[in-house]
Amino acid sequence: MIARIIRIISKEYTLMDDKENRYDAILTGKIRMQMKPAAGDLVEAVRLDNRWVVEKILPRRNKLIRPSVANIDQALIVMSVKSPDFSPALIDRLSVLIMSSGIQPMLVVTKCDLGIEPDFEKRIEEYERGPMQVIRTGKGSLDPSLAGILEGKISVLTGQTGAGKSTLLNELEPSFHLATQETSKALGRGKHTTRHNELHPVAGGLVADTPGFSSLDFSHIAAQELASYVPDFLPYLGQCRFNDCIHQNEPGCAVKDAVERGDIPRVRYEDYLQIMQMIQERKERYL
Ligand SMILES: Nc1nc2c(ncn2[C@@H]2O[C@H](COP(=O)(O)OP(=O)(O)OP(=O)(O)O)[C@@H](O)[C@H]2O)c(=O)[nH]1
Ligand SMILES: [Mg+2]
Ligand SMILES: [Zn+2]
Repeated sequence: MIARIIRIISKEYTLMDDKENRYDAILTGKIRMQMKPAAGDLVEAVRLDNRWVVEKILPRRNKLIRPSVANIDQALIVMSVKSPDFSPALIDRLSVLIMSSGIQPMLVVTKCDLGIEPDFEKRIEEYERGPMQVIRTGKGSLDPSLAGILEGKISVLTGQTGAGKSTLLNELEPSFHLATQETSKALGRGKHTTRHNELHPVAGGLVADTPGFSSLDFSHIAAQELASYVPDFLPYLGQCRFNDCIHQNEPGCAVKDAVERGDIPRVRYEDYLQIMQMIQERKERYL
């Protein structure tokens, strides 16, 4: 049988076939030596001595390390308008990390029922005009298009603790009850409500409700490739005077020109420069 790993708890694996039947399984020793299976992996399993045994992991399309999920179709950046505050810098950092893993990012703006500061409203509209898909949600006003976006796909939710990731999934699929907690408590204790990595069947797709993260690592990204991970920059790449332009101080830069014309939001460009600086400073330190 071919099935997908949807949960791993130490050595116990839960598989799901395409009819949403679930099976408990273990690994053969051979695989255990070769590679670490992840939620999202497609596997071949056989029935041996009354139990399912995973014999082979099929090739992966992509793989995230934190959370450990393979074959991801899209990542939803979940960002609240309030508590915690809306943060374009965080969205831009996350979308770079997501793009650099070969995964499509999308933005879900939560807690819109709490009211949106005019300054944040401007920032949200900049994303809406850009290439990333944006969805606004709030308590009791779930955007119906979200279900269609998840259908038939493997999605990962990412975002700060308290942004409303688990709440979103509970609203989409009222049959399960993921633990949520008061933001103040979550922030105060510096702990996340959501701990383990698991794919949940939601709206005809599979979704990883991952914990909020504690650090962002850009160390695998070269200065030269950073711009290709910024969705707003893509139409302008290859049009600069120098073909090794990193859109920082170079003359004849098509990205900077687009910023001056207002075709790329200035905030997006400033966030790019900050990430670039993080990459360059690390390089210097290690020279
Ligand atoms: N007003 C309002 N509150 C919300 C909304 N979404 C979530 N909340 C509240 O925000 C708090 C945190 O929500 P969670 O869903 O636990 O947040 P999370 O992103 O899963 O957090 P971690 O699991 O810690 O990463 C809870 O008290 C929710 O009730 C919303 O759309 N509107
Ligand atoms: Mg959660
Ligand atoms: Zn340039």
